[in-house]
Amino acid sequence: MTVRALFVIALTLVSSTSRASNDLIVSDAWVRATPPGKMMTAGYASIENLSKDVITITSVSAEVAGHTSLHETRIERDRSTMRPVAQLSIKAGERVSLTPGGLHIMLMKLSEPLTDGQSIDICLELENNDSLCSAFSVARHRKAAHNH
Ligand SMILES: [Cu+2]
Repeated sequence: MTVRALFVIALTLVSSTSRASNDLIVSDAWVRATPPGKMMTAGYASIENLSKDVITITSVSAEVAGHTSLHETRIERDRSTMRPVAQLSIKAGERVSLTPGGLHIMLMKLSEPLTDGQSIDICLELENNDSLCSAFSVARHRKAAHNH
């Protein structure tokens, strides 16, 4: 465990009634199972800001990954490319969807392959120093949850 990870946990414990967990709702969280031989994958979720203020996600982290970042997939000259996103601001009352082909959480340098049925924790670090960790279920495809 890194010093940074410990620091984040300490912050999480200090804010016992975590403002973030009340204000930011993470749902439909899943991570794609790693393809054979690949030690990287992507996580997806729906993140809703229930507060009256903008909430900015400044970084993401996961124990299972050596490097975790926010990414965006874009089509440029008919080619799909990914680029890092420095931070993600969610306006009051807004919902942002991290979906295949769009914004996602990039997990690189995985310590182990991720298989269907597993669950991993991914933490969102916020601008106000709060940290919100949620369980992401590992799946080959997005489960047909609900249509909306
Ligand atoms: Cu990516």
